Amino acid sequence: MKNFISLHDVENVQELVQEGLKQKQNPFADQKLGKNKTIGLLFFNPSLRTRLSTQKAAQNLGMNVMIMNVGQDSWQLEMDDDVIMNGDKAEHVKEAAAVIGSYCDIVAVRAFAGLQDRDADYREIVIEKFRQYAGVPIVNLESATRHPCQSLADLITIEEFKKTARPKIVLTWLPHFKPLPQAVANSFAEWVNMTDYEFVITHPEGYDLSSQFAGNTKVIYNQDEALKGADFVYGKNWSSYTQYGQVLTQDPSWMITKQKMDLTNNGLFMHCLPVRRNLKVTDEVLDNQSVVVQQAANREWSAQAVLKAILSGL
Ligand code: AN0
Ligand code: CP
Repeated sequence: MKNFISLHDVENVQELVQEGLKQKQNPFADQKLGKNKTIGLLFFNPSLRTRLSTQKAAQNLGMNVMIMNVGQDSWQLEMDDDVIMNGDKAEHVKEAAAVIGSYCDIVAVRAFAGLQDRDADYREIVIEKFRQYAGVPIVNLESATRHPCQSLADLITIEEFKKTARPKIVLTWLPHFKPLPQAVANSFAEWVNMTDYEFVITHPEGYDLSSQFAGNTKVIYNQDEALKGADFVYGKNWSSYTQYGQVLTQDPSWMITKQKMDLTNNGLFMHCLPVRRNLKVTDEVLDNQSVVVQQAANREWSAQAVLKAILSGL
């Protein structure tokens, strides 16, 4: 694999899921693969899971790891071309990406959506600039529109916990007071649409995801109706795509409760984390009917499968 920026970089999703499960069984089997190879992890935004799981995965493969919080530990980077750099950004991404690439065999980048300018976010400016100028493979650690490392871990988790060959999966919008990116929901929809699982999306009016990601997925605007018979309830808040970056409602009736879970087929609650308890989902559901910790643990194996595939092609 050359890059891991989106699902489109993956030749065979099922094989990558199986590779993740294989790495989980035997984490140090490929320690020689990454020997004397270096990965740079660049964070434009905070992270707990992505940062630690990717570092751990790289180390399991024998790699050296360098981590930088861009703009905090380093100079702030200018992304636009043809600008007079007389503001607060001291360095252009052209030089920065090329220099970082010269120290690394793989560069991994987290850069969230700004949620101000839909066109700019959906053009994926930051990750595309790194692809253009770093000169080495790029891994997406959540970009403006996608979070593929998360989605791979999600599919690994579903593979582990599913009780039937074709489980019903419901992606449900959850309430929140702050605008959040669509990336996790976009990617989840994109990846689940690669499987033959039954898949339904539910959200209030005005929260339709970009058709680029939702495709022809059935959307049901009544959450209770959508949840009926679900094997997995994948919760996430996202801000509006159509009224870009806006919070259109905070309707608390969309929070996942025990009563909501009772509508499912003894379903399991999933969330990428971090999650705000009793705002998006109740304590009761998180503590008794969820696999969120197992899901987060699988981020290590998701990252390891991805890094192995890239290292194998170097
Ligand atoms: C981020 C998001 O919604 O994209 C990261 C999730 C992995 N979440 C928050 O900012 C709370
Ligand atoms: N799920 C996830 O990406 O978590 P972090 O933002 O903590 O990395």
